[in-house]
Formats: sequence, structure tokens, C-alpha cells
Amino acid sequence: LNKYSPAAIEEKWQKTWAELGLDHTPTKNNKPKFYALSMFPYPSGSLHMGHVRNYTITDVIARLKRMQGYRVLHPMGWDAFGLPAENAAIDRGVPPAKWTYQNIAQMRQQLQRLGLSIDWESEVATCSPDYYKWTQWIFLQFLQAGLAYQKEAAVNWDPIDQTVLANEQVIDGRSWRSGALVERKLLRQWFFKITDYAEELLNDLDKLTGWPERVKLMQANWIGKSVGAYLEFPIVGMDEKIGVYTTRPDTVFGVSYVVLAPEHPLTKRVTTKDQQAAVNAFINEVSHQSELERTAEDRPKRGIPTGGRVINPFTGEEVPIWIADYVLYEYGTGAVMGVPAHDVRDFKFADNYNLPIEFVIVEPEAVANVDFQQEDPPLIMIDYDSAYTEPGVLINSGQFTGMNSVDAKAAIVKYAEEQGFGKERIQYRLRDWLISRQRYWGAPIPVIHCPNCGIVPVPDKDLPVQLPEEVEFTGRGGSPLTQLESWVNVPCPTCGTPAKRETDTMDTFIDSSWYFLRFTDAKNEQQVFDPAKTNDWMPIDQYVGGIEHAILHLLYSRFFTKVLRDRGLLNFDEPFARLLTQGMVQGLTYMNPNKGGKDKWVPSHLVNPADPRDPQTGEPLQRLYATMSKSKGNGVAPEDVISKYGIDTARMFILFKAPPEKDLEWDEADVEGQFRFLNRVWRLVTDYAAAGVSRKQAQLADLSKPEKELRRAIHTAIKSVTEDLEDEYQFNTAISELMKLSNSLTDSDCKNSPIYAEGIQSLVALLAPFAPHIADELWHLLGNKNSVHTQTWPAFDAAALIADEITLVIQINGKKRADLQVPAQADKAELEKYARESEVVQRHLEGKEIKKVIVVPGKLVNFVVV
Ligand code: ANZ
Ligand code: ZN
Repeated sequence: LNKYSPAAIEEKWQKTWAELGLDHTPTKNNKPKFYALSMFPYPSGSLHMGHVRNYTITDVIARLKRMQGYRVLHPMGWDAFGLPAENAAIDRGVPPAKWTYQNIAQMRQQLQRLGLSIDWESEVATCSPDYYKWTQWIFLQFLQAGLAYQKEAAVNWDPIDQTVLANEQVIDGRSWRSGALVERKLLRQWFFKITDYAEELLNDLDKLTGWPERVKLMQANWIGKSVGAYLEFPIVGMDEKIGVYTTRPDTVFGVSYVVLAPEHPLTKRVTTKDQQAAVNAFINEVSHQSELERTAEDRPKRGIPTGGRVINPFTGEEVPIWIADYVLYEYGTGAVMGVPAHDVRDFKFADNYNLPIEFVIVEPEAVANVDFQQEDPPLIMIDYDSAYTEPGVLINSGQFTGMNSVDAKAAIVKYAEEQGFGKERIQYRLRDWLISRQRYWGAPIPVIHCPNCGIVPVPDKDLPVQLPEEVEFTGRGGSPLTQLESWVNVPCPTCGTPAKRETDTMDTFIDSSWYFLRFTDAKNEQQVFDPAKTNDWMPIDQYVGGIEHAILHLLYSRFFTKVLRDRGLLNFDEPFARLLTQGMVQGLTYMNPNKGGKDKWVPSHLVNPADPRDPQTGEPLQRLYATMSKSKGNGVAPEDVISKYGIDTARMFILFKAPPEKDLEWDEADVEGQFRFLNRVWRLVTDYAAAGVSRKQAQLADLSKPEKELRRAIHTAIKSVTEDLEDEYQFNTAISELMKLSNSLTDSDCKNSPIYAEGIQSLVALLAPFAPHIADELWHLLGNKNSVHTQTWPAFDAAALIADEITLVIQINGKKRADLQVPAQADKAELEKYARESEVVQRHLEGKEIKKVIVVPGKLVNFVVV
């Protein structure tokens, strides 16, 4: 009989599946639906092992669900807009579209070689006009709903190339191309009002029972709800106030200064003449720092006094106004009250600049003996050498002295409200989503700026606003779109006056915030999607992707879903019912611990594994596992594995080596292990087929003991594999069960029984989602005419699981003396009887006195003797 040769069968089955249309998405019928989706790839040009793992996981699920009687949607597409294509155009003169479509073609081919059961007919690429037409249409829905607006925001500005840089193009504060020191510049840009949905995005996390807790927590932290107060400090000598946001109104008697963000509009006006030069210099300096640098915990907090002063409305005291880098303009009101005694950052700041530090909260024990009820509460002098940030009891706080922090917060807010200088305020860390990009390779924002009418949406009939092709990519002088007069200048759609197109394109996160909806009706030319279809398929039953998308992509997609629901297009609240965040694929890596930066990684092909040394210096190298990457030279190319072992082995290895959410260490020996397992299955099935075993129905009533045992092994495997795939997708343990079943079949004493035939058939059917090609080949060798992938998933017979006999352990004084086969149904008394009657026990108990007998049903009998 022929040997297992993956190359010989894989292509054949892929062709057959395509002809049978197995991967097509069925139209609505009375079967339950199942939507399985992996996060779609960016078309970088080549498939890596992380992709293979990601798509294999969803493919197993899709195949399983089809066999379990679901109609399945399992699509694929391309997150195809973005910076690399534009950089390729600047560097090598390849037009972004050409670069992108070439990469897509290449990766599609690589994916198709994997034999994934993907419905290629619903493929989408976000850069194609028939997709981004609807991205633009959705933008206009947001605009109509008042959820898209323009405001000034800072961008990274390259003063040499005169262009805006994406964050990824800023390296150590300098432009990736010109090397110029990057400046912050204010531009009018488009935003989506995600903050309108902050509360719902937070609350609905509770509905996501199929999500990892970790991801929900990350989202909650990102939204960052905090409940505090808005308080106003009148500016001395001006008829204006500085409003601050604080989560600790209970500390207001400890305010020793107020800080404005350098960008705050009041900054210039409160600055006194003699401070002007210094303040301007400081603002300029801060403008070069990123937000991350400004707020880094370990950095010294820097600032400068403006010379202006405010009055603390609670004490009537005057305190100075400063500006400082650690106060961000975009959060809260862009101004804070400085309470060094109770805030770590403020403490450092005050320490640095010799500002007063006045403690107004103490731990309750410190004032346990103080009577705050007496007429003139005592002044308490306390001095710590760091900030006291816990809640506590208020001291030196006027009428609020003696209250605890919780009560004091409420009382202070209430008082401020009565006096008209404050109120409660809920604040989210989440900010509105800046969606403008001053780039070419993205969906153009479909509006026209008219001198008469203002912002005019491009009429639906004129969508898509297509990206012009006759542009030049120089990397200088702004986005190529701004430089193409013929594209920019258009008559206003409303009044006909010469007007200008918006030249910003959209953040690519917008493209990926709705692609999963388009998949449900990918070819619709009349509508973004037919809500009937989308509402039928959605929500996604299983979404699979990397943890790196735990925050933005998932949050934005949830936001889009809610907005489109509120526009009447969708009838559900959450897009992803269940989420699996798969782990990384790691490769064996060699590192020189004496080197730093990227130089420390030594590609494995330069290393002798028996004695790993740095080829340059001869120093010994450390071996470790790290995420596969080009820079570490530790990647394993999917093609190599596939041509050596076949796709099915690669899949089996990936699924068996680690649970899907854990990191996976690539290990060639284990790949071979899976190859050997598939070879064993191959032999088992081909031997059986050659032997021509009886296929007639077995008479369950008169099975022999070995037949009964084999049948139990078969149905135990069916049950375990099914359950392992049910909720947690424990592919690794499921494959272990398949191995056990294969062993039971190999060792079976009844190879001529119809039960054996049942075992072989079940093994092949259970293997189908994991190793689809070999399974279909073997299925046909067994004489079946259908594809195994259209076969119904095996069901287990609960009766077969019940053992006739169990193994009873017999102990004497806790020490094991014998095993005994006894009927499984035996009760406690019977078990003791079997044990007493056994030959071993009789021998051991001779002349001894039994003090006690312990019976553990189904397990053991222990005799305590003296
Ligand atoms: C006074 C105070 C006293 C504060 C104290 C804390 C402790 P969360 O919980 O993250 O919302 N803050 C407010 N706006 C800020 C801004 N734009 N940039 C930097 N810091 C800002 O934090 C709210 C607290 O962060 C506020 O409460 C404020 O400092 C600071 F013992 O006010 B607090
Ligand atoms: Zn007009």
C-alpha cells in the first residue's frame, strides 16, 4: 500500500473542495448560523507563522461547526491602506496601489496553499474603491449624526520636508527621512466623538461573557472613568477663572499652586511681563516632547511660574499660577490644582521648586485622640517625607476638618455648588478619536470646503471620492493630495462656487472598524450592507486575533457597531460575542548578552547549535525563545515546513504544542512527532481498508468484552474531543484524545469486529477539522463517497461510556497490595465483600484483627489491621 505523502494529496483535495463549493457561505436556511473570523491581515507581502497559527485556529472552528450542522461564514480580506505602501512609493517609486495589490496576490496564494476553508468570494480589500466608497458613506453617517467634527490638534511636523509625520515616522524625536527635529504643530483635524459612547462602551463590557477578563480590563482602563469635581479659582486682577478637574476635592485646603498646561489658552494672558520670555522659552521646549515623555513617571516634573495668581475660593488665600509639562491640555480642563502633600507628581514638583507642602489629610490613627468637635479645632502640624495619597481624615480644612475623605468629598462639592464655584464632574480618560491623516494611501474624507456653504458632504451619488493616480510621491511638501490642484479644486455640490476638497484621509483603524459587517454582504453595490443579512450573521460567534488589538481595534469596532445601531442599520449592541486572543509564535533565538540593541540577536543560521557562539566575537551565546521576527533572524518560513511535512502536520503541531491563547515555541522535533502520528493514522486506516473488515452493524447486545472496551474508548474519544472544542477550544487536549483512540485501535484484539470499523471511521471524522487533507483522503479510502467535511460530526452514545468493570485498589494499612476487577455497579458492601474474598487479602489478613474497613466507591478498599 502507498505511503502517506502530503504533497500528493493536498492539492487534489483543495481542488475538490473548491469544485464542491464547500467553503461557500450558505444563504439563510433553517440551520443555526456560525460566524468565525480571524482579524484580517495587513498585506505586507509575505505570510508568517503568526498568520498560519491565527488562520488555522479559525479554520478548525469553521470546519468543526460545519460538521456540527451550522451554516458557517468564514471570510478573509485585507487591511490594505496604510503607511508602508506610501513609504514604498517614496523610497522606490512603486505606486501604493500596485505595491499593495501585488502583496495581496502573493499572500492570497500563500493562504490558499494552506487549504483554509475560506469563502474567497466574500474577500474584501479596504483599499478598493468598492470598499472605501462605503467607508466614506459611513463617515457621512457620523457627520450627519454630529459624531464627526473638526478641531485643532497637534501633529508631528517635519520642518525640513514641510510635511506631517505619522507617529511611526518619528524616531527618537526626529524625522525618519530628513532627520529634522520634529516639532508639534496645531492643525485643524477631523475627530470622531467616541466620548459620547464612553459610558456605554464601559458598561457593555459586562455583556461580553465570552471575552478574556484581561482584555475587558484593558478596555475599561483605557476608557478610564473617574468621578471627581470641577472647581473654579478666580484669577487675581482679571475677571476670569481657572477651572480645574480633580478627583480629590477633599484636598482643596492643601492647594499650594495651580498649574496650567503650556498649551492652555489662559497661559499667555496670566503671564506677567517679566515672566514672558521665560514662559515662551518653556512652551517652545515642551512642544518638542511627546505626551509619553511628558507624563513618564520617572521623569522630573518641570515647570515655570507665570507670575499670575489665583484665589483658593475655600480659603481666600492667593496661590501662584505655574505652567508645567506634566499637565496635559487634552485631559480634564487642562489645568490642575497642585496639592503636593497628597499627590506624587505634585510632591516631586513642589520639592523641585520649593513650593509649600501642606498636609490636610492624615491617617485616622494619627488623630484618634483629637476632639474635632471643640469650638476651635486644633491646628495639627504633620510632616511626612513623601505624599500621603490614601484617603483619611481632614485636618486644617476649615469647617470640613475632622471629616473622612469620602464624606468630605461630597460635602466640599456640595458647598462649591451652593457657592457657585464648582460641581461634580465625571471624566473619562478616553478622548475623541483623531481620524485625520495627512497622507495619501487612505480613504479620502468625503467633504468639500465651500467659501459660502462651509463644510459640504459629498453627495452619495458622487461616492466614492476616488484616490487620484497621477500623483507624485516625494515625501516633501505635505500629502500628495494637497499638491494635486486638479483633484483639490471642485465646484461646491450645493452652490456651484469654486470650492476645495478635503485632502485628509482617514485613519486606517476606520477601515477595520466595520469590515466584519461588510463580509456578511461583501458584494453589495447598492448598500453598505443589507441589514437583514448583517443582522442575521452578526454578532461574530468567534473572533480570533492578537492581544495587540485588545484596545484600539476592538474598542473602535464596538463604537462603530453602536453608532450604526443608533442609525437604524443594526439590531445588536456588541459585534464580537466571543474573543480568543492567540499567543505569539516563538522561535529559538541566540543572543549575545554583552551586546546591546538589535546587534545582540544572532540569526540561527549563523550559529552552531552544539556550541552557540557569536560569529564576530566568539563569545558564547544565550539560547532562548522569542517571538519570531526579521530582526532576530529566528523565523521559520511556513513554506519550508509545508514542503517538508505538509500542511496537515504543520496544523497539528501548531494546535498540539500549546493552548491557542498561550505562546507557542516552535520545535522541529515536535513537528516531526505530529508527522509520525499522522503516519500512524495513515497506516492504521490503510491496513484496515486492505483487510476488508466486516462493515455490518454490530449487535450491541452481544458484544464481547474487548469489543465493549473498544467501543468505550471510541465513545470516550468522541465525547472528550467534542467537549474540548466546545467552549475553550482546547485543541491540544483534543489531539491527545485522538492519539489515545489511535492507540486503542492499534492495540485492539478485535480488528475484525464491526466495532473496529466504527472506531476507524470515527477517528478519521474526528481528525477532519485538524488535518483536513489527510482526513478526506482516508475517508475516501474507507469507501465513503462524500467529503468528510460534509459528514455529520460523530455523536457519542452515553451508554457506551459506562464501564462494566472497574479496577478496585486494595490496601492494607494504607499500602497497596492488589488490584481487582469488579463489576462497576457494585455498592459499598459488595465492594468490601469482593475485597475480603480476594486471595491476596485472605493471605495478608491471616491471624490479624481487622480494626476498620474504609471503602471509597469506584476506587479502593483499605483494611486497617493490627
Ligand atoms: C488635585 C489632586 C490632589 C489630585 C490629590 C490628585 C491627588 P484621574 O483619576 O486619572 O482622572 N489631573 C487632572 N487633569 C490633569 C491634566 N490635564 N494633566 C495632568 N494631570 C491632571 O486623575 C485626576 C487627577 O489628575 C486630578 O486630581 C488632578 O490631580 C490630575 F491629592 O487634583 B488631582
Ligand atoms: Zn457652496
